[in-house]
Order: sequence, then structure tokens, then C-alpha cells
Amino acid sequence: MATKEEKGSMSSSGDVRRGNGGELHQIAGADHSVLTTNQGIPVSDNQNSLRANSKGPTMLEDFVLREKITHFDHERIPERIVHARGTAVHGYFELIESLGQYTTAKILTEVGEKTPVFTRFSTVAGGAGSVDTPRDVRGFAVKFYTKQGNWDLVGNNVPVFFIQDAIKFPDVVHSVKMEPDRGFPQSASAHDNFWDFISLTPESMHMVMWIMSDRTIPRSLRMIEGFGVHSFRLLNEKGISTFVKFHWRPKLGLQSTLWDEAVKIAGTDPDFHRRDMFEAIEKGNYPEWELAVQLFTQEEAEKFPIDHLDATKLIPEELVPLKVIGRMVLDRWPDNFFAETEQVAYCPANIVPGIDFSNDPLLQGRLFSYLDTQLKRLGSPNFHQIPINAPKCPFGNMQRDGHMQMMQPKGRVNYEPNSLSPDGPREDPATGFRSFGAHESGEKGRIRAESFADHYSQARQFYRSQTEYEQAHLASALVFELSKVEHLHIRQAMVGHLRHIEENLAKRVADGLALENMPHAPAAAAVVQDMEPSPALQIIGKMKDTLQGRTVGILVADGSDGAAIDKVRKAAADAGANVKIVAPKVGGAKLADGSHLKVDGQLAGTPSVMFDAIAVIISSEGARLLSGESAAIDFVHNAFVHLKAIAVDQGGQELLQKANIAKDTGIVESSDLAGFIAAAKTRQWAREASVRMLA
Ligand code: HDE
Repeated sequence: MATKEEKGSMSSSGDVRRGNGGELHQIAGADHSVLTTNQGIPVSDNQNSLRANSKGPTMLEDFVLREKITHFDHERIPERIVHARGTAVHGYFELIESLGQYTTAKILTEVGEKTPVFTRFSTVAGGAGSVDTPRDVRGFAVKFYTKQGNWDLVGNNVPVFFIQDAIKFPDVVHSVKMEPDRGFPQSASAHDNFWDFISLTPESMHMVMWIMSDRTIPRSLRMIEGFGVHSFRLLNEKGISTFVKFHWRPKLGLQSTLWDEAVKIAGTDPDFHRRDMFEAIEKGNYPEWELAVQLFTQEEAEKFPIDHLDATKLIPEELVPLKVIGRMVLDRWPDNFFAETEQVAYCPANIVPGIDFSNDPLLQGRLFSYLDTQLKRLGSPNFHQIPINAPKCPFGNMQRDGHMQMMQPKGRVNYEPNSLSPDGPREDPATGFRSFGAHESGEKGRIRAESFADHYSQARQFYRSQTEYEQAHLASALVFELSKVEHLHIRQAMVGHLRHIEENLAKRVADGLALENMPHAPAAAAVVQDMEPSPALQIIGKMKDTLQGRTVGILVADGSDGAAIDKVRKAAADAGANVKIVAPKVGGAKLADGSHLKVDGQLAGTPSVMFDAIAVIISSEGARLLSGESAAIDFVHNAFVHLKAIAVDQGGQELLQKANIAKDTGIVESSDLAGFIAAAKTRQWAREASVRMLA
């Protein structure tokens, strides 16, 4: 069995790793002084291939060329079938409160212990090269390298799912991905196939409310919640089981973009979320989440108005309050995107002693799927040896050989039990993983539990729990998506479902689609209940009045007032914002006093969608010049219609007039620093009705 020291992990330069058999492996790194082939042969010329003469053919014997090109040809591995586009960061989890009463898992009982984690955020539908800001669920997968082995909590930023049974997963994924005959749309649910499937799948309706809400267009990956979705079990020393749901809550609060903003960000910066995370880590603004749990017994679960084993349902916080037990801090960007972010393999079946699965049929299917897909994607049963996937605790067994075997076990014994290797690994009933001794009885069959039949009550509860702004966004998102659907009968079928959720929502969407008649609602399998609204389901209710983690952009031009710029910059920075200066030219601006100001971005490439609030500090001459520049007009216009705070000096005010922007709350004089900072900490929701016709 490898000791911790023997197993080791890759150094940041990535050059040396000790295998399980104790031998050293050289791994190509950039810090070798001599360029070599993969066989270690020094290379004399990396610019020219071997040729018969200066104008002659290239020689087949050129092993340097052949090795290099062959390796290049094989550099890609299949991307993930879902969640292909992702961003991951290293960090740690620290337990604050012990769950010792409920579980033997050390990670949940050793208060103060810091466990390394690797956390990957992802979109679901798009390919690895797709944009960061489509309307889509975000994956939130955490690998905890615990003392008792790897525990993967593979969740999403939405607490429910589309389907109740894993057998429907290939269908829902096929329907949302690009249509197979035409190869589009990429990374978008707004097309016929998706809504056709959904309209024929009533169990999706609760999830539809979540995906049409602004949760699926987050402002930053640092501002999303995470959910384990399924119920799991905790098992204590006596083997007693308590059900648990896991929740991640961001320290920065929740924040989303507006749909128009998300669309424009996609064009401006396809890597918006990845860059945002990278810059935050680089600056030492480490994002942090609380880990909270909902704990409940079987007896309590039986009294819930929903079945907690149904992944299309959540347990409202008002019914089972959240208990905060720990925190996760992400503080180290990976050294290498491919080696870590691309090759990391999360699997809900990676679980440690003291935690166990529930009978949620979606979870049960997932327990099979991840290892299966990873064997295909990473190409060998030895992918657990890749440093990002390897446990950081001692590990060893009698599994051997296979493609890309990196370990060199010593000795003749490769079986267990054995008498020839008394020091070799042995099972340990006292500390080893044990399953809950659940009693199972009943008739085998392809059965859906009756307690899974209610598809609309929690959808209704979600819609009714939103603020009026969020309801309008949700209705408008449905109108947008269904307007991209070519088949009228699919639009009608969807509106029919909405009638069960909330008649007024159905009416808004039907109006937005200009349907001539209100479609019939389909038969519902269960009576729709009026559940108590749950404010915890809002985003606006969970936004934080803060500039921490947010960005303020200041537009300047030649002739700007340097002192005014400095004051706004300082006030925003003091409030925790990241401040960026934008000018027509990246080389900087010549200020009114003749000094030169360095800037962070060129106006045409740094539109206001990059910022949470803006200031425009320009002279009257600057305003006159910029009024002929559409990028400047767009800069202020978009900030206005995206409900952002705008601080202006005299020149800035003149530019607003050129852009036809009237006086409004949230537009303040740049000298009113306190007023600007207060407005910048939130969105100007009341402005929305004047700039956008929402459904
Ligand atoms: Fe996944 N899912 N999933 N999923 N999932 C994958 O595994 C699958 C589901 C989630 O950053 C795949 O390695 C099935 C729910 C995340 O690498 C695959 C079902 C939730 C990630 C797979 C579900 C998730 C995946 C594709 C229905 C939230 C990305 C690549 C039974 C709780 C992890 C891979 C990363 C990835 C299967 C449903 C979250 C194909 C069969 C529900 C965050 O195995």
C-alpha cells in the first residue's frame, strides 16, 4: 500500500511524481533546460524537419517530427456528453459544526479540519468551447479529498431536476442538445426538440420554473448556490440513518444577469464566467460558500407533502431549516487546464464511510453512469491514478494492469486473501464502508411511485414565491423560448401546462405568443396543492447589498478630470469593487491637467455589460466626440437598460442626453459618491418597466 509520501502529488512545476510502487516518473514540464523527445533524446532543431535537401521531401526517418505530430494528433479526448464547458478551482473545506451525532464520516465530524477540494462549475448543454452565459443550469461538482477517500458531491445550482427516473436522461439530454440533423442550436434550450420533449413530460414542470427564472443566467459562478439535489443518508456508529440534503450558499449572495445582458456578454466575452473566476483568484478575492444541510428522519419524511425521493421536488427551507456546518474556500487556480479541469472525473458513487445513498431512482441511475462515461472519456480503468483524481490518503488493493497503468506494484501477490504478503492491504470491518441495512420488500416491476404523481404544486409554489420582477422575467423567458419553437402545437401544449401552475402566468405567456385561444390544460395526475410561498426560492431576496466581488467601470476620454476619476475609483474600491477604467484607446487618456492616465480596456472591446455599475467622467469636448461613437452610446444605453447605477459629471450628463437617457433614480452626479455607491450595490428594478416590454 502506498504511503502518503510515496503517492505524493504533482508539484506545481509538474515534473516529478512518485508512483504507487515507489519509483519515480518524469513528467514533462517546462523547467527542463534541454528540449527532448518523449524518450528523453535531446532535440537540436525544433524549427525545421529533416529534409532530403533544402527543397526536397521530408524524410520518414524524422522521428522528432513524427513523435511531435503524432502526439499532437492525439491531444484531444472526448468531451463530456453533458457539462462539457467547465471551470474548476482548488480550495479547501473546513468543518464548523460536527455532525458526529448523525455520521461517522470524518469530514463531517472533525471540526476545524481543512480538507482539500477541487470544484468544477459547468454549463450543461453546450460543448467545451461554447459560451459561458447561455440560459442553462450550472453544474456544481465538488471533490473532497478526505482522509477516508474521495467524496464527490456532484450537484447543480438548481435543487430539482427535469425527470424522476434515470431511464429518461438520454432523452432529455438529446432533446436539449443541438438538433441532430442540422447541428444547431448550440447551448440553447430555445428550440423545438427541447420544448416538444418537455411539453410531453409533466414531471419537468417544476424544473421549467427554475430554468426559466434568472437562476440560469448567473452574474458570476461566485454568486450561485449549489445543491446535492437528491437525499442522501448519514449513518452513525450505531448504523442509525438520517436523511440529508446538501446546500452550498455563496458568501457574495445570489446575483443574476438580465437576459438581454447575458446575450450581449456572450458576444463580448464568451469566457465571462471563467475570466471572472480567474481574476478573482488572481487578486486573492477567494470565493466562499457555506455548506448547509437539511436533516430529517424517515418518520418526518413520511409527513412531508412531497416525496423526498423524487428529484423533481425540494424540501422547503421553511419545512426543514438549513443548518450551516462548514465552509468552502476556493483559492488556487489549476496549473494546467487539461490535466486538472478536463481530466477530473466526478462520480456520485464516490462516497465515504458514514454517508450512503437513498433510493431516489435518479440517483440510483447516476451511480452507474459516471464511471461508465469516464471509462470512455479517459480511456482506461486507471483514470483514478491521474493526479487530480487520485485520493490524497493511502490507498491500495489488488486491482492490476490495464491501459496506461502508472503504478509498478512489487512482489508476487496480486490477490486477496493471501498468506504470502501479510503486510499487504486487508479489508477492515471496523472502519470500512458499510451500506445502510434497509429492508426492501414488494413487487418487482417498472413502477413509478404514486407519491411522485404531483407535478404542478411545487411549480406553483416556486412561481408564487418570486417577486413581481422575477415573475415578469420568468414569463418573458418562456415567451422568448417558445417564440423560437416553430410548431404551434408545442407552444400550445406548454401554455396548457402553465394553466395548472398559475392561470395568470399562462395568460401572460399566451399573450406574449399572441395565441388566439387559451389552450386546454392537460389532465393532471394529482390535485394541485396551494403550498405556502417560500421566499428562500427568490434570487432578489438573496441578493446582498454589496459591491464586494462586483466590478465598476469608469469611462474616460482625453480631457477628463483626473481628480473626479480618482474620487469615484477610490469610493468604489473602498466599497470592495474591482474598478476598471475604459477609454477610446487602450494606450490611455490625456487628462485635463495634461497628465497621462493608464486604462484597463478599449471602449469598443469593453462594453458596459462587463460591469455592475458605471461612471462617465468626460469633458464636454469628450462628450461631443463620443456622441459620434456608437460604442459610447451603447455603453451608457446598455448600462441604463440593464438597470445599473450611472454616475456622471457634466460631460457624462451630456453623453446621456445624446443617448436619449432621461433623469432617473440610479443616475447620480459623480460628486455624490455616497449616492452612487448605494445605487451601485443593487439594480434599479423600478426602471425596468420603462425600458422593456416584459410579458
Ligand atoms: Fe449528471 N452526468 N447525470 N447530473 N452531472 C455527468 O458524467 C447523469 C444529474 C452533474 O464537472 C456525466 O463525467 C445521469 C443530476 C454534474 O465533470 C454523466 C443523470 C445532477 C456533472 C452524467 C444525471 C447532475 C455531470 C457526463 C440522471 C445534479 C459534471 C460527464 C440520472 C445533482 C461534472 C461525466 C463535472 C456529469 C450522467 C443527472 C450533475 C453522463 C445519467 C440530477 C455537475 O455521467
